[in-house]
Amino acid sequence: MLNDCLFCAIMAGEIPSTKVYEDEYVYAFRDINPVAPVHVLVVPKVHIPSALALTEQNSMYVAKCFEAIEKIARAEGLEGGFRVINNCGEDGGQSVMHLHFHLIGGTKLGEKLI
Ligand code: DGP
Repeated sequence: MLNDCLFCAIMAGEIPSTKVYEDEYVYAFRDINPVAPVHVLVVPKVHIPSALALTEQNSMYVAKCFEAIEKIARAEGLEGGFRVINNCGEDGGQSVMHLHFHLIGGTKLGEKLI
């Protein structure tokens, strides 16, 4: 846990969240500003600031996030498809500096990314 990190505070229970999934490595909760009927944030339980901070030592958390995404997507009825987004850094639109994946679905998404 890192002081002043919003997602670390959420995982510590200091800030309420609507949990949809948790295991030893991953915590997932509903985004406060959903852009689709399903919008879940999938977050590693260790503080990794962004995709630019991934290393051989911590990259297994990415695999754990995607294992969780597979479970959450099925639980949320997204077998028809969904989108996973990672915003990285200021130019990538990242507002919370704790690595996370947006799982978005529950509606037909357009083919364009932006
Ligand atoms: P990003 O822009 O990729 O860093 O995404 C951060 C997301 O976090 C954004 O979609 C809104 C969400 N968010 C920010 N503050 C909170 C909060 O306090 N609770 C929840 N559930 N989501 C939050």
